[in-house]
Amino acid sequence: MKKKLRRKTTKILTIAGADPSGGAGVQADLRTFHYFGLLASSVVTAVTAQNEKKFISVNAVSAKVLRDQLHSVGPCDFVKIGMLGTKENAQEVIRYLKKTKPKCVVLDPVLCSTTGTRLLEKTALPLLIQGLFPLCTLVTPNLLEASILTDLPVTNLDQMKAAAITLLKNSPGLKSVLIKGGHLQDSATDLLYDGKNFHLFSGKRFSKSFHGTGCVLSSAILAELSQNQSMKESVSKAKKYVSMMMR
Ligand code: PXL
Repeated sequence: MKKKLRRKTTKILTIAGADPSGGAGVQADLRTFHYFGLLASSVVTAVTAQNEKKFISVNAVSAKVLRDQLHSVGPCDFVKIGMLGTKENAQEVIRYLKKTKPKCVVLDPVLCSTTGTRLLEKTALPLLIQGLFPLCTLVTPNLLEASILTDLPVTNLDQMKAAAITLLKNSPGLKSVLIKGGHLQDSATDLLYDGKNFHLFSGKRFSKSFHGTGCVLSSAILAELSQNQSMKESVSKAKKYVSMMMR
């Protein structure tokens, strides 16, 4: 039987780059929300041209184009943020969040593609940390992103804990962080920190790395949060979903 999609009760939005191959970005986010029975709005920050083998180009939209899209969507309860592209776009999203005050914001701090192409201007980092993170419920960096964002080495569990503490300290208002350990040497443990407690999620290491895994994970977490699950439960269920998708 076809699943009925829920729309009216809660408004969900993804703000992210477009990936024509469908593996990452807006396309992956919408597919994930659909799996969870949720309809969502989508606002595009940049247009990439890529496939599983090659990253061809990336072009951020102008701040005006982003602003018009955000204006057309209006306030939403649950917002997922992925690739932003430019400092101006990050600023535009900050304005939108301050004006519309969503209940919950999950941000995947996309800095580079799996192939190494830069997806956020370097000059946008201070604004991201000081302006955008403080408006978020959860930020989900991988090890490399956590290291760039904190200026600390992040290669083992103790360093992940130190980076998580630093991330919350540098962005007052940010509620929690999930550092994804997918590239740790001998495990794929993720670490959740809410300013009080650490929680570990162990996972299997996958031999092949798929682009867009971070987009799917953060969207699945937001989907679970929108259904009144706790943060811990949402991360746990979202991780199970990602594992199932990668098998
Ligand atoms: O997985 C990071 C990512 C996020 N968003 C877009 C991307 C990528 C990686 O390529 O293209 C649009």
